[in-house]
Amino acid sequence: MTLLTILFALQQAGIASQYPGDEGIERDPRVLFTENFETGDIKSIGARWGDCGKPQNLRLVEDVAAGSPGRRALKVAFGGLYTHFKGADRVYARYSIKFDAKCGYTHHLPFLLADGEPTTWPKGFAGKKPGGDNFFGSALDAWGDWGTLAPPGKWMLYSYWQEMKPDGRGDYWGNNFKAAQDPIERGRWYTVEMMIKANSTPEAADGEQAFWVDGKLIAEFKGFRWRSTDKLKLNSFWLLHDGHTEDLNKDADHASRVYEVSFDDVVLATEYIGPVQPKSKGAAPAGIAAQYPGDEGIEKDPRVLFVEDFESGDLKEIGARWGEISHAENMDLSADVPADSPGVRSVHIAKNGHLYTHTKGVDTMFARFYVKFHPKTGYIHHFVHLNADRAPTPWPKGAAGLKPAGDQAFTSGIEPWGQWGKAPAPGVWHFYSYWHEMKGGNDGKFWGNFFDPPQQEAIQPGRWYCIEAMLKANSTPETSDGEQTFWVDGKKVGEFKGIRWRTTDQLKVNTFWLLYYITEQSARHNNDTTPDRVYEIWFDDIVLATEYIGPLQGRPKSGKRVATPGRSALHAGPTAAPKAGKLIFAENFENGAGKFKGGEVSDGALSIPPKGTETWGAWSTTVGESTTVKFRLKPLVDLEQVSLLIWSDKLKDNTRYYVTGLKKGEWKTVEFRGVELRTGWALDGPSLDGSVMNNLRIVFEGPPEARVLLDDFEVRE
Ligand SMILES: [Ca+2]
Ligand SMILES: [Ca+2]
Ligand SMILES: [Ca+2]
Repeated sequence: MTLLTILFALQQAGIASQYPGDEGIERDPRVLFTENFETGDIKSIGARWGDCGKPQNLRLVEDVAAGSPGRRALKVAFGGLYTHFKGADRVYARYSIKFDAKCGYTHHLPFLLADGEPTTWPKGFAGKKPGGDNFFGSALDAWGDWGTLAPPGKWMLYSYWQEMKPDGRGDYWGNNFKAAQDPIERGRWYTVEMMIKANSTPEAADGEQAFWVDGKLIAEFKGFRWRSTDKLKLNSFWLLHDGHTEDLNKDADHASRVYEVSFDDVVLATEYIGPVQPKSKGAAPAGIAAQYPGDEGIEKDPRVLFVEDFESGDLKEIGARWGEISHAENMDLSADVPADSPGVRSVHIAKNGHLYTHTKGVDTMFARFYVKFHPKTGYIHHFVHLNADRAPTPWPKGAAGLKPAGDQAFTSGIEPWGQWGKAPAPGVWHFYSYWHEMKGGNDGKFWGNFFDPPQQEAIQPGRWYCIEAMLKANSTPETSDGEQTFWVDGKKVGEFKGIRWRTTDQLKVNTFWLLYYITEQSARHNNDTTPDRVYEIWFDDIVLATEYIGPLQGRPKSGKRVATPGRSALHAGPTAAPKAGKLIFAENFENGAGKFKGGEVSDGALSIPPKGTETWGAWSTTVGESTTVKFRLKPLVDLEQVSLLIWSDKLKDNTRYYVTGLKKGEWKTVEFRGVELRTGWALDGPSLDGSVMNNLRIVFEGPPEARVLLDDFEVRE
């Protein structure tokens, strides 16, 4: 018995145990195929498998299993990927899988197949018995057992082969191989593995199949005569999620289900693989910086989003590559750098100033920066922020005192605060956060909510610190599993979990705000009457990434740092804000008012009175990422704002957009995204996102004779 157990344990170690983080596993001679979804887009991933069928049903998501070495997985709404590999008599297929938290009963899941004539898409054997020389295989399905199990049910193998049994009507539907096990939980990652072993000779009924869940063998089934010729080999894998079985499982809640399944870390091999093994067992996360001594080359790491070391360019160039610089007159480049820094310059800010940039949108962002406060610093009002902004602009949008909508924004500042004067200046670190479930103040307004760790040392002015902040969005709109964490000099100090930051996964963390903001309030709130405060600060060695970065480690191999500075995603690169779609309506008023009612045409523009102009049914589109409205306005009088109203049948309300910053007699080009339109006077209601947009009204306040000119109006879908 003991001997058997030991043998079993050895066998169960698997190929993956030799390749922590699956690194290099694809080069193992026993491995037939691997896919981790870390590179390429859906189209190119489809091409390397063979074909992706309906790409609109597949998407890459930044949600992976805890032990997964990457950051992307494939989410399938319906369909999958099919591939062929070198034929073998025994094949193991391992992958990770996660059902949406609201998933119902699914239909078929991945198939491991022997296909006599491999084709781009699987041939249909549904309802038919295959011959022994052309086809056999099994799916590892989730099955609700006629609705007796909560969705999606339990794992079972569903098999087709030459000796399968017919149903009562004489049709051949896959035969079920069930086993005792815990029911499948939704909203969490599993690693599953299935194995099929062909019979050794055409006559021998010694074929097998088995499956494992999270490295535990659940069931083995033996005695199969899968094939009648040993020319027929296991050679195909179909990563599949092809619909739902609410009819078979009598699911009354079908209408509210989300039939989405994610997959990752696929490995096919001729021996047992086992789950992905952690790269550094038990050790604290070393961080990305550990792999790049002196941060040299760190900007090339695919997990890194943005890098700034202030080593190149003047302040103007630095501002340009970030996107925005404010109060550059308060800044200079200083020779004061952190002890471990490979460079010779930091940025020094006196009084107030900021740098503001965007990265591509991610679900988790880590921001590491070095900071030093002046030895005589006072208290700070606001500090460095990580933001998720659905409609990013090159400059920070003012939102103080307002609660953002759950699909609009969430933000968190990693800030020093004085605990109302209890902590010496500049105070202790904490998070200051805005999100849709934040608590309101006594004044009826919404001021950032505090996240304070239980106890910590006060920040010492006059010395460099390495600060890292992490903002992690909730995994599904319903789940309160968002987090935020910060580290001081590589030591975790504050960790906060259970936050529902957002109501849609379209809202991503995409903004970094290096902010140094001092007001008289900061001193007043902390009863600070110290006379000779010096409000100055230094920042350096900033890295933004999707994984933990950690402090600078070691010296650059080349002796000096060679970094390519980052560039704002709003301005450059493939990760810029979504591009406006196809033109679906345009009016330049050269031949009259067209579809606009209200106002009169004058000199090729529409002259609008305060009561406004409107257009109905001139176009119709469902608002999505790329929907954009663009036009030019010129007020002929002084006015504060022009209001745009777009009625939504779906929301049964007007959505709004306000144009401000207009100057009398000057044209202003206005461009905004459909998702920015919101109900509510304060624009705090639902977005027009997903609603039909087929109308527009433009109004403003003023005496009856006041006029605003409108021209070059266009809508893109
Ligand atoms: Ca992956
Ligand atoms: Ca530097
Ligand atoms: Ca015109």
